[in-house]
Amino acid sequence: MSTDSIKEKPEKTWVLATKNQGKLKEFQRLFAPLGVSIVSSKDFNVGDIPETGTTFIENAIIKARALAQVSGLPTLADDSGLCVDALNGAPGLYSARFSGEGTDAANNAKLLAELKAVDEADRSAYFYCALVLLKHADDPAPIIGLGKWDGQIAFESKGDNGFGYDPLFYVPTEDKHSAELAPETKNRLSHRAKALSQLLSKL
Ligand code: ITT
Repeated sequence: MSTDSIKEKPEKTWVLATKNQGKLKEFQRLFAPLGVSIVSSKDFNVGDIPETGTTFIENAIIKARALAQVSGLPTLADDSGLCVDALNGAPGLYSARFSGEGTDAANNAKLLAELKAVDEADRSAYFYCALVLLKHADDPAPIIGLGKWDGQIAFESKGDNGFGYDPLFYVPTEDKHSAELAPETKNRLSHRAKALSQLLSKL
């Protein structure tokens, strides 16, 4: 599968380097209108991939390369996270493992605790996504899409949709927490949607 064929005549299946079910579901919905179905790392024998980069882009390339090596297919990877201004950009690259324990509930609880003394006016934050497509494991010129989604960290969780920090991420333009948004709405506004749209525009 070449990137030319992806643009002009989409193949049925792309591979996404993720073990995160929330991300996988969002990508499956985002790609459905393009006639592309998405399979993920769990369909291949890939172990844990150490994310040793110091930027979202580096980590996305590391994840994509590891899965491309195993799958032999063009591979996408998303590295994303929540950056909170009052915490100097934390949890950032460490969003998935902020609490150590790494569950969404523990991560959200830790975030609320760290922002306990921070006023509403200073709770600005953004989600960031680096999305990378490697045509093969040794591809020296990955195609990269980047996206940012601005919001605020609320004082309490709301909503059951989405994953990760969605229950605490207040989206001013919708007057809702991200976890209260319908999946289609999140997929129109989110960092991931913006990164995908930028990546597709480069194909
Ligand atoms: P993979 O590496 O297997 O893809 P991961 O969850 O470890 O899964 P990341 O290293 O990219 O992925 O970390 C992303 C974390 O950032 C994710 O676990 C959430 O905690 C948070 N996050 C990213 N996008 C989010 C979103 O749309 N909504 C809520 N939280 C999000």
